[in-house]
Amino acid sequence: MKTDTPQTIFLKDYREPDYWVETVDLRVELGEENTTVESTLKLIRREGADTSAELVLDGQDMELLSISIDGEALDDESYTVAPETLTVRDVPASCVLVTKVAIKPQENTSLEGLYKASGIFCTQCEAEGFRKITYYLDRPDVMASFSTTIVADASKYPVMLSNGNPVEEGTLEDGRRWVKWVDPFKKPAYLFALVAGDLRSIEDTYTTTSGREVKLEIFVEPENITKCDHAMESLKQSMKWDEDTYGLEYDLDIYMIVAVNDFNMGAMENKGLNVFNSKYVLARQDTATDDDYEGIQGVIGHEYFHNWSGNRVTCRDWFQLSLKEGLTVFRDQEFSSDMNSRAVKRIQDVDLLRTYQFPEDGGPMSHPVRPASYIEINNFYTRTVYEKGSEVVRMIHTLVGNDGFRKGMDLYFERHDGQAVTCDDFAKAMEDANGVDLTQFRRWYSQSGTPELEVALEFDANAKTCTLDVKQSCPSTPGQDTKEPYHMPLKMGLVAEDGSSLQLKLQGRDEALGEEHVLELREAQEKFVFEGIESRPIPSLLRGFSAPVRLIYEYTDVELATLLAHDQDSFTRREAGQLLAMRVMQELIADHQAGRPLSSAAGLVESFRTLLNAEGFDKALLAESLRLPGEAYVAEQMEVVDVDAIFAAREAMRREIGTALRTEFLGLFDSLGENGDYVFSAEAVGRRSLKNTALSYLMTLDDTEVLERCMKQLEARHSMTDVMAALGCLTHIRGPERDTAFASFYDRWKDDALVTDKWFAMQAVSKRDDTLDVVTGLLDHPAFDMKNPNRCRALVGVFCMQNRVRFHEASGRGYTFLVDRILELDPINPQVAARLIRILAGWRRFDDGRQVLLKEQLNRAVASPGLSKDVFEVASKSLA
Ligand code: B3K
Ligand code: ZN
Repeated sequence: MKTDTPQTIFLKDYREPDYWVETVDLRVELGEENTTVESTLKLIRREGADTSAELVLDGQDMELLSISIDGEALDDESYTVAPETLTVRDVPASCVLVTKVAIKPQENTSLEGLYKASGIFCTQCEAEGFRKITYYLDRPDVMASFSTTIVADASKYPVMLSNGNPVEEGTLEDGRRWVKWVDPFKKPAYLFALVAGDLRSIEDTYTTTSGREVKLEIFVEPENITKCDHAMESLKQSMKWDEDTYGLEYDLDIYMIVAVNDFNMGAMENKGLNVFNSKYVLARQDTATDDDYEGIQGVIGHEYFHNWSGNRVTCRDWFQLSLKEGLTVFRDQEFSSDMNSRAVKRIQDVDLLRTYQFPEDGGPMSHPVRPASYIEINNFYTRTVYEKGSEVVRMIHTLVGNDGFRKGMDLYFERHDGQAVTCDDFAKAMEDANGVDLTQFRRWYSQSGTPELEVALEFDANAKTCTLDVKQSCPSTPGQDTKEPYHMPLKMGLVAEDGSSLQLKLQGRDEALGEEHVLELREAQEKFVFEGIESRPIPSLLRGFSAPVRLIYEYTDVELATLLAHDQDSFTRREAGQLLAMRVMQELIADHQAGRPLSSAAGLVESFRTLLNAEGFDKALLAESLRLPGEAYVAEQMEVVDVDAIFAAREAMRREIGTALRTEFLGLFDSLGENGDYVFSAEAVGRRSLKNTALSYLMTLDDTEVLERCMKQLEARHSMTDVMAALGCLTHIRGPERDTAFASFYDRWKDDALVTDKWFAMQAVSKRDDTLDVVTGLLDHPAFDMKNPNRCRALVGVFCMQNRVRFHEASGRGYTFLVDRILELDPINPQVAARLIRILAGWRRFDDGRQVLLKEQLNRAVASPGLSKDVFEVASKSLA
């Protein structure tokens, strides 16, 4: 997809199409050389559209073989084929248009449209892939009924799938087989799917609350058939959860999931036929970690929940993407919280938001949850649209309460089932169901940037009052200089010096509020006065991270220690520890920058010791509380990012904590060992997480006793979680243990693509100073393949994104390495290439020397001839 003059598309230009499509009948004949697609469209001119309106269909990378309207072949004057469109003139108000095109899926490396990879034909149509399959009105507000006939050589492609139900099948005279699928639900083209290949499946059934039996099928390549059980279990959990939580049932007789190795993202919610990256399906205790198990459960849930939030009710245009994505992320987060530890899930989600979305929102690619313009829509499947979008939905949930939210969801589905709608329609349903006004709240959809909340507390001993003075502001972002105040929920409590929670009573309000309250902020500055307070309290603010903002409050160390030990809310409790750790880290960073010996982290060590000795602390939560803020998160909070100082400070802290708490960590490690089969449960995951946190602190010590334990865990191979934890420690050291461990790991797993990805990634994260050379060498490894997105991300993506200290090497070699890879990849797969170039978007945050080098590489990318519009948009906006 090359372009010389990339065009910007604006939300304000939205208008309905001139024609609607009622039905689509496709006949897809899959071939080794050529694949043909015959499409029969029943078209209706939109009421009110100009009678002379041309029909402009989207289509690219295809050869038009024939075209007719109502059975009459069109003459050359009646239509025009351009690189990205087919324009037809004199189209009757109602007619049947038949086109036949030839395409070459085997040459399609972009993995968008219909492509063939690892011998499997498969599709990816969101956002605009359908136009690579046939000429069509490829936009989400055009919803039609689809039927699809697939014709192929059954010996190579015994399984042929599409959306809906299989209704007929047969054999042609030439021996090829055909299968016809009919999807009874109207849908936009982006939800179309087709898969054909030599696949095996596991089957199960689910009976919905209203008693309908649904057949569930997961298709994988033959060698993976033993790794589907967790995905199937997760699917059934999702179906049950959506019924219990929202009263939403599945609507077709069959739900299929296909796992493929070559896929641009996580998964795709095509109606009745989800296509998944195999990473989010395949799991067995010896091949997948606890994180993988959680990821699978979450993504299976996410795609399943889209059946209602996305498919039954879809987006009017791509600016409304968060309508389905923000809402569905919120739903999958809640599902995972109900299945596992709610507290840990929230902590991890917030970490993710602050580490990746905050920098996006503060950088050159900053955009609102509902963007106002784009060049390439694939670049807008972002942390902002997804994760901040979910926070926006979560705030509505907090404002209207659980029951109110359910009422709003009911009304939303009742009103809009079968429609393509906007974020505004969602907000309206929430308003109408609850009798609330979300006018001001809607700014969360239109304003970009991360708001700041500055809170101060005044205590008046005579009046026994405590006043919270809350100021909100939002920095300017590209295209948005000034911002209006947001309506947001600030969930809070007041904690006494001894750690007990105070009863809240707001001045001017009669009722007692209990120990926790949601303050609704609306103004740039406002004050809240609490009465009946005997002594200066500690405010526990932004409980559960009730709004996606940066909170500023000047806590003393003692106050933080009290919150860390006693706060009722698990999020703010752990946050207090993070703030303490951050303070220490900032001190050490300053030491490093001044060339002084690094200060001690003794105070933090003592807080951690208290946590470790506290009775009855949830293990998973304890592990989260013992984790130091990540390098990227620390960087995010620095004026000028100093990668080396952050690394030095953080490593020194880890060593000091490991040394001082050696006895405690050894005790933990030894007591939490595995003594039974692998189980994926909140309890077991928490136990392993704590044990491996202990191991990673211990491995900062050069200690043979510890190394022995690490090797023993590696060799015991109880689960991939434990193996990866051990390998994750070994990767940073030098010595025969490490080399043998990596060699034998590869040997054992070289035929398993997902585990081999782990092998690449584990080497890419090594803090050793030779890692960039190792990674460069691995590009020539026979198992490395730039065309496979998972492999490319495992080596290149992981190194450049997660190994900050080595990627940002002062020489700039890392930056050249990245742009070399991007330019290699761009002609193959622009979507994945554009993801990689985002890594450079934050270049202005670094020191002058690095800024020059980063900018040089961005310029090199932009100047590169034939650049895709995907990479062009990110690179040019980053430089703007
Ligand atoms: N809707 C898809 C994402 C499609 C990305 C297109 N570039 C997966 C999801 O969010 O569920
Ligand atoms: Zn989604």
